[in-house]
Amino acid sequence: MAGLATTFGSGAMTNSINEIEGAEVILISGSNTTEAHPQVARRIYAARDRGAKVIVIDPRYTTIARLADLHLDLRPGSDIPLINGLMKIILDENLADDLFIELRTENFFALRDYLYRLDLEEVYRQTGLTAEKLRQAALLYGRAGKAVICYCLGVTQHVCGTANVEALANLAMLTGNVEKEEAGVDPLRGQNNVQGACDMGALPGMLPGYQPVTDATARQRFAAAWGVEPPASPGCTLLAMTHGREPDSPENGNQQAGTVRALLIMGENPLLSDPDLNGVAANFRRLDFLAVSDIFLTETAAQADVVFPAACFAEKEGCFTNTERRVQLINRAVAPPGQARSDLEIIAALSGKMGYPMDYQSAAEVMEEIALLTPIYGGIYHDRLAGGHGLQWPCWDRQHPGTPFLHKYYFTRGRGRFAVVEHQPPAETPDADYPLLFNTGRAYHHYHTGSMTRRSAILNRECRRARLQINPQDANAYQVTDGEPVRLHSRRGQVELAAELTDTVPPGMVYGNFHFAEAPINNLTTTASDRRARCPEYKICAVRLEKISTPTQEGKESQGDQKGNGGTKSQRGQGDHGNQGDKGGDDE
Ligand SMILES: Nc1nc2c(c(=O)[nH]1)N[C@H]1C(S)=C(S)[C@@H](COP(=O)(O)OP(=O)(O)OC[C@H]3O[C@@H](n4cnc5c(=O)[nH]c(N)nc54)[C@H](O)[C@@H]3O)O[C@H]1N2
Ligand SMILES: Nc1nc2c(c(=O)[nH]1)N[C@H]1C(S)=C(S)[C@@H](COP(=O)(O)OP(=O)(O)OC[C@H]3O[C@@H](n4cnc5c(=O)[nH]c(N)nc54)[C@H](O)[C@@H]3O)O[C@H]1N2
Ligand SMILES: [Mo]
Repeated sequence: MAGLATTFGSGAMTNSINEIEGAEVILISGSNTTEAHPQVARRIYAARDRGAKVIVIDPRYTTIARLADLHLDLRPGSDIPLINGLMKIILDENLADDLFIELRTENFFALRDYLYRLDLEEVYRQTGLTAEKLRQAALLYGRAGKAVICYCLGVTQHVCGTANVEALANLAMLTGNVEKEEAGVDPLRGQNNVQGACDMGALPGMLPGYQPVTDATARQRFAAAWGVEPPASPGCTLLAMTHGREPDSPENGNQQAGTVRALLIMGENPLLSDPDLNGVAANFRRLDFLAVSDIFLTETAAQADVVFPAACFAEKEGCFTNTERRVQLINRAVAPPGQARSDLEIIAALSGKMGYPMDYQSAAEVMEEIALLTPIYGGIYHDRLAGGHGLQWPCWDRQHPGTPFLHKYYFTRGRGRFAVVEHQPPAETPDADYPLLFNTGRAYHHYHTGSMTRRSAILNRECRRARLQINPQDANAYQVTDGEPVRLHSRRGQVELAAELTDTVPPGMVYGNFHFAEAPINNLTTTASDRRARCPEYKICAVRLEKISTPTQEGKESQGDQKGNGGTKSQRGQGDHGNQGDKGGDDE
């Protein structure tokens, strides 16, 4: 979001999902689209059937890379030189959209000067890509009448994540691929409502509708509606909360180490999903108070002083805002079990206990307040959403039909701003002690920490065990066979996984999923993070592989099975997974 906010002014998909189908060229970067966004992948396949060309930038040979006309298997963390290289070639070939640049953008000359000085030989070295491949990609994208860029975590989960996004935005502006339908820059948002959460101000420095907390006028508006003035400075980021400090720059952010004394966690399982889990566990032990609201007793909830059982999506009413900015209404289909309450009821009850009664009669009433205070949601009310199609923001008033694609006549920030972005190497790269690069992400059949999907017998049947993908060449060097358990070490911890030999990962890289509580790979990952967005570099850390030549394989497997079979709540609620036992740190 930070990268698109500085360049375009809005941190959201510029297009609607359907528009992807009409693009002539689709450039996909750092997105395992087929597994993580199958509904978007479906549009890409349809576009391909109509003759669209597909370029995939990913160090792994993913399913979508297999479909692509061109797969740029770059060296991990080298997206900036790659995109800069493409832009240089596009400029050299006179494929830039001069009129668009002149009328709609600013700061172009700074970028042009930088690109003139850029040495393409250096780009080939940094990315590991051939001149031929880069040229093909530049010509394909540069000549397209309508080109769409889709990107995801391979772009953002790096210390240079925000700059990576700015580079992609540059590329789109350079070629005039923003103002029109079926052309744009599309961050594929992950969760069903992560866009909505950001829209509602679940960001350290924002009030709802991306109104900065530092904006006195905006603060006044909220103070008038709420009867209390919101804080005038940003709150802390996720890492500051879960690790108790901003990892690599204590001066950045308000919270110094240890100042977070209490946490209320709603619908997250950071004891599996956050980087460097030993650090998270240590910080949670220091807390005075931890409360967790979840629909299941997760690893994190099991550590809480108080647990609020929450109602799930089918047991409540309210709205989700999906990746294409579409606000959709859900209706309660079944009653919540036991004492479970909706998140709204939990928040309102807590607030009341803390001396600020919230007496909303319904979710619809909350939506009316949102419309009043959030200009981009100004015309969105439950009655307008009842038809089922939803409305895409910005939707300024009751008459406004919503907005399928952004930045038609002007960018949200006025002119689009080119950013000069230079290569920043990853925080931790392989060396003699930790010679392999560890890349992490998702598998089709599971969702994140598995608290939901691993309770499904069918999904578990399809994907039961934590695997470590390793190139056969490396496996051979380590004398590891398919299915054999191995131990991975990083500077922060260790984990055991079963090797899976595959050439979808290049030599020198291993790849794992964070879905498995019995093999918590975030024991290994690093809190090194993007300075602006504070998103951790989940996609790169250095690890060492150790062959385990003991007969523990069977024991491990049956342990996996036990958890794997869907488990009862109490079974899953033990909270005694690997990172707890590992609290003394790596045995190095
Ligand atoms: N089945 C399933 N679907 C999901 C989820 C899930 O847990 N399960 N989670 C949802 C959520 S919240 C999110 S955020 C999305 C995430 O969706 P994705 O980002 O598509 O998911 P990842 O598995 O993290 O895949 C990231 C890809 O980036 C590549 N990559 C790694 N390093 C680099 C690099 O340096 N440069 C480039 N260009 N690429 C790189 C990786 O090899 C990988 O293929 O998925 C959503 N959809
Ligand atoms: N190594 C590595 N780590 C990663 C990533 C990676 O690529 N690699 N990706 C990161 C990303 S992009 C993401 S989004 C995070 C995800 O990390 P988390 O959000 O911590 O993971 P989830 O398992 O989705 O946890 C969501 C929780 O919400 C609960 N829940 C579901 N519905 C409701 C509800 O209506 N109300 C309440 N209160 N709770 C509910 C679920 O039971 C579940 O326990 O992981 C991050 N961690
Ligand atoms: Mo995500």
